[in-house]
Amino acid sequence: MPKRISLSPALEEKLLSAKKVVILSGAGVSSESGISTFRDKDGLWEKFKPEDLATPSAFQRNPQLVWEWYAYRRKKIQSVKPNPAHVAIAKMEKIFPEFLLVTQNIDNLHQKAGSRKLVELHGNINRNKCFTCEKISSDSKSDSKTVPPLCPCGGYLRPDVVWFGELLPEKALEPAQRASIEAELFFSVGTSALVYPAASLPFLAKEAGAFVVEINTGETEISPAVDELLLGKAGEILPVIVKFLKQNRKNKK
Ligand code: BV8
Ligand code: ZN
Repeated sequence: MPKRISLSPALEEKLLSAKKVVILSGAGVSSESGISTFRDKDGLWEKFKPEDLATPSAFQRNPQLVWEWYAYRRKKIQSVKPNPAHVAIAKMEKIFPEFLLVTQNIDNLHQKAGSRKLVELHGNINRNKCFTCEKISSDSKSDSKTVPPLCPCGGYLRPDVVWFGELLPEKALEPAQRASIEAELFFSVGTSALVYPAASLPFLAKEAGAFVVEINTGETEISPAVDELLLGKAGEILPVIVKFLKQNRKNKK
């Protein structure tokens, strides 16, 4: 029997009054869908070192290995569904007048659950990009004769995700930073808050006056700085928050 989840009076007050809300999500939100996280005990990185795979130099050194690793992850992701955490986040988008989901995840599960007001800080595994001319393509190229598949320009295709040492897309980072500064209520959900610049967003929100809530199964780098730490599974805690909102918030749409 999952333990009873109680929300503090301060958080309940914020949930009822906040107009501008931001949620930063990480791999922990997808873990209940069966997707390994990066740094948990059975995390993806256990088997590989990030430097070995999720960097431009790794791709230049061994494009086949990196492409195969993403093909393996793509296949895994295609076989799983959004979990109650993704569904709850999609519902919260409809409850608050101004809402932005800032995800570090590349698994497309938020979109599958119905989230629309979101930015993808680290790209999306379902999209490909040419390593040479940067042209984006969405077809899986699963029938390609070469591994990785080739762009019409002759360059190798790579997943359209942000690797370590690569800049985040300005069209995602800039709105994420602006919304974090304007937020009255900021949730950090299922992220170890180790990867920058994504991990700077909770601090940006806090310094600008937001009430910052962390939802995680364990403590993280930002736990000492948040206003409320809800320890537990995102798939159990977020539905409790949505239930509270639906029962108590006047202007719910
Ligand atoms: C950049 C896409 C400018 C690819 C990812 C030193 C040298 C070089 C670089 C750096 C350096 N120091 C800092 C940097 C910058 C570097 C960085 O931050 N490194 C870290 C590791 C120190 N950042 C970058 O390189 C970024 N670019 O800064 O450009 C620049 C340029 C050159 C040099 C310097 C700077 C680009 C970062 C983007 C990398 N790409 N992913 C792919 O997916 O293959 S990052 C990867 O980590 C994923 O996107 C993932 O989302 C992200 C963060 O991880 P989390 O999501 O937090 O997942 P994690 O497993 O860590 O945590 C899961 C959490 O969930 C845990 O806390 C767990 O307790 C919790 N949990 C588990 N289950 C549940 C749960 N919580 C709730 N409910 C549950 N059920
Ligand atoms: Zn090309």
